[in-house]
Amino acid sequence: MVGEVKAIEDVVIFAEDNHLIYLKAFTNAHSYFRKYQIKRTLTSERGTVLQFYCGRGIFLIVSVLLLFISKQSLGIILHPSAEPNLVTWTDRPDSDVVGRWRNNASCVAISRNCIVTTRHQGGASGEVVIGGRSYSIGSIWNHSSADLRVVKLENTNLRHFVNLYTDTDESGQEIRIGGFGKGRGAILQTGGKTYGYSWSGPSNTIQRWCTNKVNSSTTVSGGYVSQVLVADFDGIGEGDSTIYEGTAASWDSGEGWFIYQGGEWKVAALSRGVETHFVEGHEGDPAYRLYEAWFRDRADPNIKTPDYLDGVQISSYASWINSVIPEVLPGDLTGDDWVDISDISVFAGFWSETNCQAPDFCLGADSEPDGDVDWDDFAVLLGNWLSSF
Ligand SMILES: [Ca+2]
Ligand SMILES: [Ca+2]
Ligand SMILES: [Ca+2]
Repeated sequence: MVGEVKAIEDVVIFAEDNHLIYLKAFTNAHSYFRKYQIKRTLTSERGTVLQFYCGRGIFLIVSVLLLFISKQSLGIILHPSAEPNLVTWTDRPDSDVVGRWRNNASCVAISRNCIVTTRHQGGASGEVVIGGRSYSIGSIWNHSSADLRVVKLENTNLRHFVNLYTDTDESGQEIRIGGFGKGRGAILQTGGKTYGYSWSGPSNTIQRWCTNKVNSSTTVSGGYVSQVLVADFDGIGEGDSTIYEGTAASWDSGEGWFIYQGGEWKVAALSRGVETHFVEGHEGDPAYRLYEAWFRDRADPNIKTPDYLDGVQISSYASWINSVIPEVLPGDLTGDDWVDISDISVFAGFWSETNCQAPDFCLGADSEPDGDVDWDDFAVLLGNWLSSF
């Protein structure tokens, strides 16, 4: 590998396990995998830099950037030729299952009053915005090791949310990725040929979606130890690129990777990190970090070098999530864990409805649930009248 790989950007971390690193290296002719011993790992709140032996005492440095920049956190970068029309493109989850986490990340709704997101962007209080509406952050359950948290929102009764993807057959599956991260900025070229795009955007207020495909799963460390799904940012028509091939950027931390299964979209991962790039000659130096997404080699854009991206694998933590997520009190339609006259008001809005469907069942007004809102449901509400958990 030494002598063939010209620069750090020619290498993609593929897996990291017990001080060994598995790399995918790209040369002019082909890509291949090699195993190396890690020399040392430098971790900061901005990400992880790995130095590893690469034969004959020479080592290279590879870095993965957590989708978080100081007050910000990861966005979606798309090729200009692969921008979906979000009005007409319906083969994806509802827009309202993905929210904004404070001012620096994204999150995914998984029940009528809970979301999941990553931990590295921080924040123990504040606001989450879903469907244009703000909700206060309530109770938080942090996973003991993974970059993952479950958060209950106060006074919340969400109409749109997704179930967890619990099977472990994610590799090879097409995904939809949706979040509130940065978008595509300047087109980066060498010799008139495009190799990537800079990240651009003033705040985490614009929702973006892309497609990609899961390549593998692995364990990553550096601050948190997480099981993750891995994908890459192919050029359109290159590798195994998808129709709206995209990758993550700042403020996309915690956004959803969704797989379609059994007639519904389920959350399979939460964006965590992407490959990092540096100013030429300053590889590994955080002062010279570039906030860019590349799919080709900077020095020679004829060489395909799709960026790495990963997301915390939900199937690995589904049982933990299910163990901490709180139940919703039947009849509580306002999300305040209490059944009173304000719930009657919501209930009345669905009275005689006959088409209540999963996942929300008319915001819980159909509480049995059997699809309608009638006297049976009213009896459930009255059965919990003036009660709380
Ligand atoms: Ca890909
Ligand atoms: Ca209530
Ligand atoms: Ca009913």
